[in-house]
Amino acid sequence: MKIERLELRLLKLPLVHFFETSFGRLLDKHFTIVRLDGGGSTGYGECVADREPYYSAETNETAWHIIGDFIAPAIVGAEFAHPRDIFGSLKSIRGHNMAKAAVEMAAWDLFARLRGEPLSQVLGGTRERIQSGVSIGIQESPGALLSAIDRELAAGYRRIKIKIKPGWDLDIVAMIRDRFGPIPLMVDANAAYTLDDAAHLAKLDRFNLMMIEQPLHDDDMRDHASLQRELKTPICLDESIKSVRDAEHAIAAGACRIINIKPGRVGGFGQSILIHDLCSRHRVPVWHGGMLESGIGRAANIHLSTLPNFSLPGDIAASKRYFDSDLIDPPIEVAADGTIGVPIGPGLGVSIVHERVERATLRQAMFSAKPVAAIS
Ligand code: OSB
Ligand code: MG
Repeated sequence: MKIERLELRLLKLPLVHFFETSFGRLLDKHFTIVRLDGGGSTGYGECVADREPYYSAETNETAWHIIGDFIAPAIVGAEFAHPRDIFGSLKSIRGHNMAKAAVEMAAWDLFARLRGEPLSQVLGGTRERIQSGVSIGIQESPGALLSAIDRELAAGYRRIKIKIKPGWDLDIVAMIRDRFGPIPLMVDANAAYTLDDAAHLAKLDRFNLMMIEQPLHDDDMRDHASLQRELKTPICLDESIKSVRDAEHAIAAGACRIINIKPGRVGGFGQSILIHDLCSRHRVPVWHGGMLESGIGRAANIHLSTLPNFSLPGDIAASKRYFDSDLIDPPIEVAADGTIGVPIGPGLGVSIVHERVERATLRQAMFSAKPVAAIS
């Protein structure tokens, strides 16, 4: 597979509802998409970096810089036997996993399209449908959260995740258990606590949560291990797992019992598959995280979730929870049983609506074997 051309677009799409976590409130989704052309076909990738460096150190601007100034020169004009070779070919670029993953994803889509196979098949997936869960942000009031949960349960979602932070945790979980009983429920702290909160967090044990996601800072591996020893509730790591090695260390240290995989965070599908397989060998279940992706990234997440150890429902929900008009048509939909059908066409298997991409574009740049100036 020869990469002949790379196109970058920075997009802005309004969210239908604000999304609030322990680090702030998001009203619009700003993100970058990558298009690769080669061999008469096209592949698309979506970068999960945000406008601000809150969830991760990367932002849209760092991704634009790293892709434009370092990744494009390294891969445009190059030939790859397989998309899994891309991550390794970029090893001289330290970090910037989200930038690398966006380009690698486009290469997987291109590779699968050139073979005429769905991405799930090329990735080694085995399922035709995946289990869908929802992530519900911090709301204006406890009542608003209860209504949101009510709505998502009625829509059929297989598990509810709520965001927590100090001051929006124990009482909120107690209220949910009180109202809804033993629903599949978990919480995500996005690193809002420290080990000093261990006794407080241990009070969550009585609520029988499926897991608590990322309670402590992303570089507090040892503290997560200490916390896990004090908690009955399984810890799931998100922000802390940025590489296969992080996953090895986390498992060896007992820092978690479950891992959330987001390809953007770990450098792409190749690395995600290695983490998936490692966890499988250690009997650590994984599930697919979400980053409020448009239909492009969402479709890719669905394909990856068809691998066998994605045994828990992921943060991959219907497009309409996020966007009034997604970049793909038809949008991603969730069936009444809380599952999503895996697209069966070649590559991502979804149709991108180019006028919508055009309308959402804030900036565009192109890189071919001979450099072309940026267009704004
Ligand atoms: O921590 O999983 C997270 C969204 C943005 C950044 C981080 C996270 C999230 C979510 C949303 O929880 C998941 C989704 O619905 O896409
Ligand atoms: Mg998380």
